[in-house]
Amino acid sequence: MSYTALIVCAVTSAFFELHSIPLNADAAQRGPSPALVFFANADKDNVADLFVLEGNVMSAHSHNGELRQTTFPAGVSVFDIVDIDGDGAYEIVAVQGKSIVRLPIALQGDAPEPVKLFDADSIWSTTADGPVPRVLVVERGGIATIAIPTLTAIQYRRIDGSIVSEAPHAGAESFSHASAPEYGGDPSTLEIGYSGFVDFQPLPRDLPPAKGPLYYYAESSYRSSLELRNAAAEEPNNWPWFTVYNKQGLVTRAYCAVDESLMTMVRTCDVQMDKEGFPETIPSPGPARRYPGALVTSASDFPDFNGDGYKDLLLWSAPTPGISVDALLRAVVGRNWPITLAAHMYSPSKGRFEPEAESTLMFRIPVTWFLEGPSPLRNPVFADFNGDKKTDLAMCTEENEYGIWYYTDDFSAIPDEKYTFKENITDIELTADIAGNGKTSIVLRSDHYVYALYTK
Ligand SMILES: [Ca+2]
Ligand SMILES: [Ca+2]
Ligand SMILES: [Ca+2]
Ligand SMILES: [Ca+2]
Repeated sequence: MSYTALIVCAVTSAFFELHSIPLNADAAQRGPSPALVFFANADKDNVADLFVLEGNVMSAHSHNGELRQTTFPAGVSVFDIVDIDGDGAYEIVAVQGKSIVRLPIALQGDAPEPVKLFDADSIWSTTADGPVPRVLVVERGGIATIAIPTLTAIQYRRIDGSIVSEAPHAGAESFSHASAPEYGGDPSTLEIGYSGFVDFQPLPRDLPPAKGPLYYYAESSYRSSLELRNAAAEEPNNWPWFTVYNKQGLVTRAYCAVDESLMTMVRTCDVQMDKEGFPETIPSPGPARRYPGALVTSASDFPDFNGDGYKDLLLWSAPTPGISVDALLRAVVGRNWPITLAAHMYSPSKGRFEPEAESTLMFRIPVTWFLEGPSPLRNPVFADFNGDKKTDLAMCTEENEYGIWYYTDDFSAIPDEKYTFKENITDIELTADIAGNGKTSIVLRSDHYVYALYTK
């Protein structure tokens, strides 16, 4: 199998660099690869590295194309990637049966021998499924420790095995299972058996704010699009809302509903929050204003196109307003159908979104996408890609094509950048600011490839 990543710079002015990472070719016959994709640090260059775990083989792809690969020995259940000894090089700390071992993030071709750190019985000793990445190394009393859940306690041990501290389980029953935080998940708690959550401070590891596997988001955006459609019949207080602006606890909310003819009704109101972040009084949404088009929701946050700190409205519409799906089907003569996106800016002085769209974007998408769910956008990401604090757009324009539009004062008629892939895009795996420079990178998936679009 080949782990050579193909790096393509589309044009010299492109903001993105595409890395196409082939997944296990041997498994290609058996359908989509179940590869696990996550960001972590493999080195100290302050740019997160992309890890691809397929079975017991993990490859680390740096943004500059460097590739490293580690084959896990049998019996590894969970592992973490950290610089545990503080020497500047990152390594893998893993639970292998009753042993805690370390492995190098090896160069390709090396078959690293695990080095045993110490023996420790743990809940993970007998876990059959693995390896999976989990946060194991945490700070305890100012030093890096390995948090090991046993049947009766969590032990925090140094790399020589000596116990720094122990948090015994307070309940009557012993622990039955443990779950350390996933990469990109909430790193502040460790869930153990019956005892609920144990707080700990994660070791600072400068992980990017990875947004996790996107199927969660796809699901929730699908749901919220449906909620928007159902909300019109509800009391405005029960409509879905999003935060337009938060000025020291005085929050401007936009309550939204989408009606039959795909018009969006928006009611705004200011809500004063108490110290715990709850409204001090019952919010009272203001008068409804109607906007042409249905509100676009996505996995990412709501967009702020002009970068003034206030979230803006993005609405989609088919070219004929109010067209039903049946009529749309009858009208279809070609394979593609134009979709219009319209951005309405929030005006803080008027306390509402502008009735006129400041910018519109029209492009064509396969007509079947209109029929597949409440929103016809495929794999959309709303984020700042070029670091000017103005939200940009990215989404599929064909099954195997991904378009990127930068927001300046408008969107350009054709995508500013477009990438065509060998296989159809099936998902967005990750979006993250990997270098901490305010530019969001996107990792896409197809059945047998990971496509990393790194911002430069
Ligand atoms: Ca790196
Ligand atoms: Ca090290
Ligand atoms: Ca704005
Ligand atoms: Ca931007």
